[in-house]
Amino acid sequence: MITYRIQGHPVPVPEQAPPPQEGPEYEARLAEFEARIARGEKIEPTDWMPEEYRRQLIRMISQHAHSEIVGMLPEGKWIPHAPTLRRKLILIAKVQDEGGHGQLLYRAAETLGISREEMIEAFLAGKAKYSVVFNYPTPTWADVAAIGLLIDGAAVVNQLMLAQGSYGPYARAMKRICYEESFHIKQGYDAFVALATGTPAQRQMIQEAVNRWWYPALMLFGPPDRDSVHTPTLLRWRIKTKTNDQLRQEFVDQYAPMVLRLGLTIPDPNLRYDPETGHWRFSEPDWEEFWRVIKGDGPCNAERMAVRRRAHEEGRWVREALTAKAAQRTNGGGNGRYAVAGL
Ligand code: FAQ
Repeated sequence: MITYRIQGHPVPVPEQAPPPQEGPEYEARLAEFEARIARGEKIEPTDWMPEEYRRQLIRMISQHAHSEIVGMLPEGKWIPHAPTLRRKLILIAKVQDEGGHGQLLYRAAETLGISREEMIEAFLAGKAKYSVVFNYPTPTWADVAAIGLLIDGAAVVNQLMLAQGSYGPYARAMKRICYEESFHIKQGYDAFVALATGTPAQRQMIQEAVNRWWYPALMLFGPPDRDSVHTPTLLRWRIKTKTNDQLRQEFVDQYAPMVLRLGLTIPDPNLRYDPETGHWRFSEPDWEEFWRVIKGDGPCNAERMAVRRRAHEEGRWVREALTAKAAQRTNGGGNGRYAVAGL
């Protein structure tokens, strides 16, 4: 039986037979479900939904949550080395936001009947994916600026689309996350401009970072539509409202001119504005590299997974203490003051 969780708490669901996934009753429910989506209604956790809709959402939202958590690492490494106190404070806030986004997303996925523990277990066992982009290194401070502009920029292009999606808890989480991500782009742009308009050495640093991050930013949108196995299903149920290639094009149209205006170059000899279509033409990333890195053979995959596994082990005692305290509370023990504080 499926146990729903809302805000982390299990919600009792009446005993019921597993929902039929074929036959006339299923077809009628499916038609009503799709009509609701066509009317722009949001699907909520206790509403009927096809199991494939649930499965796709769990896959995508949990991958997204893992990406936010792993996404803290490439920039987090620079917190002790930020060039000024102001930059350090901003970066701490930004990295902390990414952690918060991960929590919000795990919560959204929990409303579909999977527990956070199950999701994290799958991730630590290497069974669940996270965004390929976070397997690339950040050797200089300029990489933090390039991530702030290009990776956060790409994430926002993707997430503004997801905020229009049909599943209520995910769409609402996306709206909130997009507000914070917009701040992230501003901080990225500010750091980026400071380097691009700085000394020759600083300009060279940011140029080299752009050279490193341009193609990973394009990869964030996923494989080309011709190889995207999930896009047709996701579009059908408005989990996604645009394809990977459409979003990649939107990103290039928006961000290529921004980088070029600062007098920097983009490592793509085919990049040019096409006045006939009003769009920028560009080269696709190396898709062989994309799949190789997803499969684990990227510059930082092993390091990222090792850090997450260690953090999980080091946090075990906290989880155990919280679970023990919660059990004590349920059994009538503990005192109200601490119970309210959740300790
Ligand atoms: N990386 O059929 P499609 C962020 C996998 S958040 C790794 O096209 P779909 C914030 C895909 O899972 C960044 N794997 O899949 C931040 C599937 O494998 P599966 C993360 C990828 O779902 C900023 C297979 O390839 N954002 O950056 C990737 O239609 C700065 C076939 O692909 C999200 O997760 C990839 N890039 O489209 C944090 C948004 N692309 O599952 C810190 C939610 C594809 O069958 C600092 N997700 N794969 O084993 C989505 O929008 C979509 O899932 C896509 C992929 C667009 C990622």
